[in-house]
Amino acid sequence: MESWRAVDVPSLPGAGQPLRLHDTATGEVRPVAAGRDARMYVCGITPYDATHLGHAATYLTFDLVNRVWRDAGHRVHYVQNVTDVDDPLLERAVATGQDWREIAARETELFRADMTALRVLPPEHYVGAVEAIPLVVELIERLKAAGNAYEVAGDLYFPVHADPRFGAVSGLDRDQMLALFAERGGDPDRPGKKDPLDCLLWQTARPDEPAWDSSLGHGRPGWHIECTAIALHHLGGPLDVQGGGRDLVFPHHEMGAAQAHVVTGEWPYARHYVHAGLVGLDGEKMSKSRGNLVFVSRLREQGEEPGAVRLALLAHHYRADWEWTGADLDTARRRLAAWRSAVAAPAGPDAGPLLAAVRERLADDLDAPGALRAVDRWAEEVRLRGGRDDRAPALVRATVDALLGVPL
Ligand code: 5CA
Ligand code: ZN
Repeated sequence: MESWRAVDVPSLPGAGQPLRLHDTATGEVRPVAAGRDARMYVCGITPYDATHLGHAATYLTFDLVNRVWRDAGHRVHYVQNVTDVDDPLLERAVATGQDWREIAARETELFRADMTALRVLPPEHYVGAVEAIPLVVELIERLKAAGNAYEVAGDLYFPVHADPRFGAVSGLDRDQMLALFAERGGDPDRPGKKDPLDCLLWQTARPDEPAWDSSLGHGRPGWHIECTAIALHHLGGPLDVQGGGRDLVFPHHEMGAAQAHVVTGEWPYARHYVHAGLVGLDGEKMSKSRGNLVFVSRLREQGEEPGAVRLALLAHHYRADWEWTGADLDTARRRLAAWRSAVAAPAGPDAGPLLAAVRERLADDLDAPGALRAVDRWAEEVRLRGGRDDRAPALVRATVDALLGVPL
């Protein structure tokens, strides 16, 4: 499907440092993307409601990866999906009496508008689950042919123990896996499964639900295989980064890794599993099902500047879980004003060290809060002492635009 419009990214003098990122599977922070081409797959939205600040924080995390990679000279290959057919979307359609396709199209369009406003660089391929059905069917056929799919009352399941490394991404024990599987869309109690953790690959048509004809029969794909098929087709393995929010570690990314390992024989499926912390409000994870949401689009309607929203989110380290409060935006507005007033000065202190500091902070597991503080110090220096370098304001503008995505 259509991606969204790219914004210009100013080029900066010299080149950025190699990025080091935390990998959930190993627990280490280590260099990512050794080659010139860098491949990243990030799990996209399920479009049944508008983009909230938790989603935005996750996509900004991977936008920083994209920007830091580009600055370091990589060719970035970035793919994102849209889960435009799945249980939560169909349930919302029934609950509201709307057509699921209309909800999906409307919310996906709103997401594009939010991402554009936030200056998130678009993926090279933005792929819907529905349009990817042929890819999914092909991958399931490969699993089936190798004896790695079995039937339960017309539905097809992936046997997790086909992968001897199952569990290596999340490192969870079986009880933890069972609890999360039940909580996050799995069906551990379904009779007839070989292992309660086995996940659905293909669901045969149910009355009043959408279904597609395929060599597997009339039905629709399961969730995990959707991302595996899209990533393998558009990027091939191994991925440099498989990304998403922390709620996707298990089962989603564990299942994806297992399916890909079994089908390709290659390990690891992703060299880094990168997970953003969860943003909450009032002590609970911000989620569509809980309804405690602050929408990016609502803030935009209220006249909030997207650059301030961006700075409010980047002020928290991506790996932290944190709670949104109105104070985040107040701080961000003040910061934006202080930076703008500093770059409006005719000259400032040499900005070369600032560019180096921002690059250094971001390369160190995306320490955006540290990068923001470095810009704060430069702006404070201008305010207190001024400076003589008349090229400095333009370089700071370019640095903040290219690396942090905020126009000053
Ligand atoms: N379509 C699937 C992924 S294939 C999905 O999880 N969709 S979603 O709409 O529920 O979430 C979209 C992205 O936002 C995912 O990467 C998810 O991990 C992330 N996310 C969801 N809630 C939060 C939150 N409260 N804080 C941070 N990230 C979140
Ligand atoms: Zn996914």
